[in-house]
Amino acid sequence: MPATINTRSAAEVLVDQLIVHGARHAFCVPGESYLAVLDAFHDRSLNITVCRQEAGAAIMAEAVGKATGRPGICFVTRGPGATNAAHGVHIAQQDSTPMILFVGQVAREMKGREAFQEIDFRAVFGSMAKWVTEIDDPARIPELISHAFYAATSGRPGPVVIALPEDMQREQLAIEDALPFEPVEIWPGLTDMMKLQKLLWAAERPLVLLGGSRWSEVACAAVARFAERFAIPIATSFRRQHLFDQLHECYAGDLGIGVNPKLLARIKAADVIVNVGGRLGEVPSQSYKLFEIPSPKQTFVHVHPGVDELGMVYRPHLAINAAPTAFAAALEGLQPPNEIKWRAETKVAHDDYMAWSEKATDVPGSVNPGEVFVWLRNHLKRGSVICNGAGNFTVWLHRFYRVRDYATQFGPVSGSMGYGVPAAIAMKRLNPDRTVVALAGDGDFLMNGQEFATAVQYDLPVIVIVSDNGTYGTIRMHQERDYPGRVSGTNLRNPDFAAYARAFGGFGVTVEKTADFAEAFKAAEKSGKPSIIHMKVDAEAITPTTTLTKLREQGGKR
Ligand SMILES: Cc1ncc(C[n+]2csc(CCOP(=O)(O)OP(=O)(O)O)c2C)c(N)n1
Ligand SMILES: [Mg+2]
Repeated sequence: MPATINTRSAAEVLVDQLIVHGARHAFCVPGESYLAVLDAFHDRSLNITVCRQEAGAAIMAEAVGKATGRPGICFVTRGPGATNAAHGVHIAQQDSTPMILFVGQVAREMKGREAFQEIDFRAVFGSMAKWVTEIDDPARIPELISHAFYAATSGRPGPVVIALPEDMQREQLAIEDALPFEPVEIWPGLTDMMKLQKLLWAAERPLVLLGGSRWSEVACAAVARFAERFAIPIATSFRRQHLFDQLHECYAGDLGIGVNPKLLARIKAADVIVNVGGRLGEVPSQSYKLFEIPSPKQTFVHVHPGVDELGMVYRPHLAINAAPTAFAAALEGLQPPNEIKWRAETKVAHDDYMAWSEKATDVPGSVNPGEVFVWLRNHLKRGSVICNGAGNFTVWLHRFYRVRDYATQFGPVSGSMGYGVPAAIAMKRLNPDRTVVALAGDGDFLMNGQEFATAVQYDLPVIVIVSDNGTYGTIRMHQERDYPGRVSGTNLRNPDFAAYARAFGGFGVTVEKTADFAEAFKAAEKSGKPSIIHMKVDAEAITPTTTLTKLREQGGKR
C-alpha cells in the first residue's frame, strides 16, 4: 500500500511505541520474518545490539530489565529464533524481570498450516510468560504495546511475548502513539505499616530479608536508613546481594548456596522475619526446609508486589501487597521502639558475616578463587559491575566478593548457565564508563561464549574470567555425593580460552597461579579490549570448604 502523509508502517508504529515508553536499547538476531521492523530501526533513535544467538540476545534484554526495572527489549525470528530465546524468557520468569520478546511470525494468511518455522507462541510460551499475544490488527499496536509494558512491570514482574505476523508489519496506517506508560508502584496501606510497626515493637530477634526485582537506588538507600534507625539485621536473598551494602553495619549475609551456618542459625532463631520483595524460592528457603510450611513458626511478614505471591507456600502473619520501592519509602514513616533489644545481636550478625567473607579458605591447586575475589573486592572501584552464570565457581564470588551498590550484581536466580557473558555485555552497553566483569565457568562460558563476538563488534571492553576446572563441576559434586566414583557425562575437554579471545579480536591471558591474577587483570583493563582471563582451577577445589575426594569418601551415604 503506498504511504500517504502521516502514515507509517505498522513496524514503524511499533518501534515508535517502544521509544515513547522509554526503551533505549533493543537486542536482536535478525530474521526474514521481521524485515519491516529491522527497516524501522534504521532511522530511529533506538540502540540496536545485534547478537550471535537468540539466547544471548534474550539474556541481554533480561539484564536490562533487571538493571532498570523497565522492560528489556528483544527481537527474534519465528520457530528456531524464538525457542533459542526461551532461555532468556525463562530466566525473566523465575527472576521476576520485566522483559518483552518480539517474535517475527508467518504471514496471517499462512497461519495454522505449519508454515516455514511457524509455531504457536501461546502454546510454547504460555507457561513461561506473563502474557503472550499476537498482533493481527496493526491499529491495535499502540494499545497492545502499552499493555505489554504494564503487564511486564506490574504485580510480580515478568516476561511478555508478542508475535508479529510479517505481512502485518508492512501495512501502512495513520495512527497516534500511546501516552508513555507509568509503572504501577503499589503502595502499602497505612494500616499495614502500623501493624508492621507493632510487630517490630514486640520483637526480640527480628530479621529482614531483601529479594526480588524492581528495586531502585533510592529504595535501597531508604532501607539502609531504616536499618540504621532500627539497628535491625538485614540479609539478602540468592543473587540479590546488590540490594544492601555488604559493609553496612547491619548486613548479616546472603541466603544463597553454601550459606554461612551462623546466618541460618540466626534466621531459625528469629522471632519475626520480614521478607521484602522476594518469593523465598527453593534456593533461599534451603530446599523449602528453612521455614515450616505452610505456617512458619516465626512471625512471618511478606511484602510483595504480586498479590498472588502472598500466601503462596507460606501463610503470612502479615501480608503486605506493595512494590519494594513504595514499601521502602513507607518505612521512613515507622518509629523504632524506645529500647532496641536486638542492637547488640545485629552487631554480632554483621561480625559473623565479616568473619565468613574475610579470608579465603585453603583449597587444593595453584589458583585459589577465594583469594582472587578478595583481591577483586579491593581492586574494583565502587560502581563496578559483576555478572555471573551458574556453577560452583559462583560460590566463591558470592562469599568473598562484597557487593556495595545497587545494580552492580547480576546473576540468574533461576540458576541458568550462560548468563554472565551476555548480561555483562548488556551492562557495558548501558554503562560504558563502568568496569564490567563477567564470571563464567568452563561449562557455563561456552553456553553463550559466542557473544564475546558481540562485545568485540560494539567495542565493549568487558573482562570475562573463565574459571576452568575441566568439568561440569556442580554436577560432578552431586555425582560424587550420590554415585561416588562413577563419573559419567561431566568431564570437559576445553579449548585455550585466552586464544579464543584473541581469535575474536579481544585480549586473552592465562592464569595458572593465584599470584599472577592481579597482573593479568590489570593487563586486561589496560588492553581496553574485551578480554578473557583463562583461570585454571583444580577440579578438586569443588567448593571453598570441601574437595571431590572428600565427597567421594563420604558419598552414597545420604
Ligand atoms: C542452561 C543450564 N544447563 C544445565 C544446567 C545444570 N547445571 C548446573 S551447574 C552445571 C555445571 C556448571 O559447570 P561449570 O560452568 O564448568 O562450573 P563449575 O560447577 O565447574 O564451577 C550444570 C550442567 C543449568 N543450571 N543450566
Ligand atoms: Mg567447570
